[in-house]
Amino acid sequence: MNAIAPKQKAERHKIGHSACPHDCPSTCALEIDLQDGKIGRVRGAAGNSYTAGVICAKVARYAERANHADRLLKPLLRTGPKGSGQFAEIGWAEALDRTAEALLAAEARYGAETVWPYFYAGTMGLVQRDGINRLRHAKHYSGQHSTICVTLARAGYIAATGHLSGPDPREMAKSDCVVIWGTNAVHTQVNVMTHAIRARKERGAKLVVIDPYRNATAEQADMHLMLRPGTDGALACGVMHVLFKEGFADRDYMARYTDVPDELERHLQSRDPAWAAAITGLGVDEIVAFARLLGERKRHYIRLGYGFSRSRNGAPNMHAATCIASVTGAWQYEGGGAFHNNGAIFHWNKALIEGLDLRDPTVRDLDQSRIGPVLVGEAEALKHGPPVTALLIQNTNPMAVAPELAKVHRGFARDDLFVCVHEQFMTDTAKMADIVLPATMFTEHDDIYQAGGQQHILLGPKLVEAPGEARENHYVICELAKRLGAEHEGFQLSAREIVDRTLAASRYPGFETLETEHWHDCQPDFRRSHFLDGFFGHADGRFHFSPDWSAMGPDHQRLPRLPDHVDLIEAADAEHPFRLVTAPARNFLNTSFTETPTSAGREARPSVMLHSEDAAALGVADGALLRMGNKRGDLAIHARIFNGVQRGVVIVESLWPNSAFVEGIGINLLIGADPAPPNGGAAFHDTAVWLRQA
Ligand SMILES: Nc1nc2c(c(=O)[nH]1)N[C@H]1C(S)=C(S)[C@@H](COP(=O)(O)OP(=O)(O)OC[C@H]3O[C@@H](n4cnc5c(=O)[nH]c(N)nc54)[C@H](O)[C@@H]3O)O[C@H]1N2
Ligand SMILES: Nc1nc2c(c(=O)[nH]1)N[C@H]1C(S)=C(S)[C@@H](COP(=O)(O)OP(=O)(O)OC[C@H]3O[C@@H](n4cnc5c(=O)[nH]c(N)nc54)[C@H](O)[C@@H]3O)O[C@H]1N2
Ligand code: SF4
Ligand SMILES: [Mo]
Repeated sequence: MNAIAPKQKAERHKIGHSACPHDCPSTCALEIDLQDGKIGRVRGAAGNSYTAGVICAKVARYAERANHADRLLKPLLRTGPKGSGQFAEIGWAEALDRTAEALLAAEARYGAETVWPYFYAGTMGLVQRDGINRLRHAKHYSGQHSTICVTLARAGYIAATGHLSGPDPREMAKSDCVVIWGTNAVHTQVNVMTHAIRARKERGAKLVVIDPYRNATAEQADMHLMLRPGTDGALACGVMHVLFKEGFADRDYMARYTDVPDELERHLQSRDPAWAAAITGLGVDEIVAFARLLGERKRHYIRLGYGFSRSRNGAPNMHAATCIASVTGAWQYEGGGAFHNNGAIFHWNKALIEGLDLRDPTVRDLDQSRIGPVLVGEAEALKHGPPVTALLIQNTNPMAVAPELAKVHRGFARDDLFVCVHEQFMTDTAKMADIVLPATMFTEHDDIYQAGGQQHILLGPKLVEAPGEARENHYVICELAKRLGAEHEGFQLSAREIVDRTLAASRYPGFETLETEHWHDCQPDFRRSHFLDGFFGHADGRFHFSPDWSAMGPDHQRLPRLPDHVDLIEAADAEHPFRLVTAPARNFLNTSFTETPTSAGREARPSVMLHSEDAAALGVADGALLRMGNKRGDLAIHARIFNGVQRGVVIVESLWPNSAFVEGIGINLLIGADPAPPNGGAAFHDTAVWLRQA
């Protein structure tokens, strides 16, 4: 045995402080064992009041991902046909030179808008995620309208409250009823459960889950409203009808803080529980019981997730659900109100990171979710401008995660498209690249993080050296800028300097302070967080039952004046009798962690969960191979009989790489890329399909 003296061992074993970089509302504060220049076990920081020592299992096992044998360690040049997987290792200088030459050649032929820097939230660090925009703006490359995740939810919540913030998420622990609406928190943001379960233990709070399937969160609920997907607006209206009718509406609160309560009450008279039951598939008694629970427990905290906004009527459904807290007046109480995201409590000055001074507003923005239509050259998706002939990709895996995947795959296969992908692993997207660049992980570079589902900014300093030749995103952007003749101060500074100067410009504690304190709590005071004293974000300071949808996006005419069931969903019909929800699997995070053996091992294989009576009607047994499809395509997938759904609803937990599917193309083959109102957004959980025996 290679014995190390205890003292020596202690010296080599340190704990590093960081933040989880992944695209998850929790943004946990982390404590990471460091040994021999590598990361070991990862724990949640007990001293952080939101993380409270709890993190998800996939990040606790992060060493498996960081020290993975398949990490990309060298730049690669494609040597075989596109997608063949044939690459040769090259040096960084050559890889950057070749990439810059390709971008310049594309620009010379079609103008700068032919280049599309494409990114998302593989890391949520502000510098390493958003620095790509500095290069974009400096070069006047095409813009990105980022619609893949938050656009629908935000539009609905802000239409109601005027401000993307709300009661302190830690107050959930002081609630008498926590409503977890359209988020599978056990899978997607485990810390919600920490605070919700505390409320139950300490105060006897009830836990309500509103979700089309009996997921791991619903398993823990006192009440599970298992509605049809895309019908949350109807449920909200039915509930508010009962609240008005049975004397639970807080008329004083509404008179003081809302816009048109009387008109709302009249409008809801025809939206009774029987009406809502017919649309949602719930029982009248369930809807009435839920309304009474809210009426009797004024301190209810409605935690609004993203899941139920991923429908074509997602924005109005989010708005309708938010209205409940204003009918009951729950906002007034500690532990009460509704919460979606804290994005607007932060006051960042991102000019240095994003090069905002160089932005040309006349340059087109292309819709991120419509990368399929963009790459196959649909004129409207291109805004009638030049084709996209060069992509620079960081932090995202569109070959698997984007909707209308057949078009995405066809587009990436184009021989006249140059693709550079900066990645940690050989993802589905990296496989299609001409140049692949190896990327660092969060413990290998400096960055600053901002939470969405809570209230901290957190420092994530470099803790270990990167393996092989992996380099940070900031390095790639600065090196390309040099070669492309792009100029901005941000290209001359280190990531640490940018973090420090951005903190100063944003009036936050600096890098050094955060190195000792690790995070900074940005929660506004009680009255502001609860929108009291005229703090709703609209000009009149009030909550809007009747939103101004035109302020939220150009496609507003299809949206109603008052909360309602908006019939825009891809409804089931005789040809497509099933409604498909593609909810996140527990052990993956989008496609991240699909590469780690324990995560992949805990998720058996892609499968479609369907009701036993539907299975019987189709004549399929548990585990049988089925075909599932619609007008966009069809694929083979295994059946899993599961009675925690209504008949006619099917669930495919995601997001598997394409190679996990029999025909090499993933579930998003079936998802539409049509933009949902009012401002675009992908309807990942709003798809009609047919199922057949294979
Ligand atoms: N394990 C894991 N964690 C993740 C992710 C992951 O992929 N896996 N993704 C991360 C990202 S990028 C994000 S944005 C967040 C998202 O986290 P969430 O806010 O949880 O949103 P979704 O994951 O889209 O969907 C969650 C739930 O919404 C339900 N749902 C779907 N349609 C409807 C509907 O019409 N009505 C109602 N009431 N519910 C509906 C689904 O059945 C699912 O249970 O999670 C993050 N965390
Ligand atoms: N069917 C279905 N599709 C969905 C969803 C769904 O619920 N159902 N959810 C949608 C949602 S909410 C979202 S947000 C999108 C997310 O989709 P993506 O943003 O594409 O998320 P990931 O698949 O995790 O891909 C992120 C990639 O970034 C890489 N990465 C991480 N850190 C770094 C870094 O520092 N530098 C570089 N260069 N790369 C890095 C990771 O290795 C990973 O491959 O997917 C959407 N797609
Ligand atoms: S719960 Fe979310 S933020 Fe926390 S460690 Fe897991 S993925 Fe990261
Ligand atoms: Mo997301």
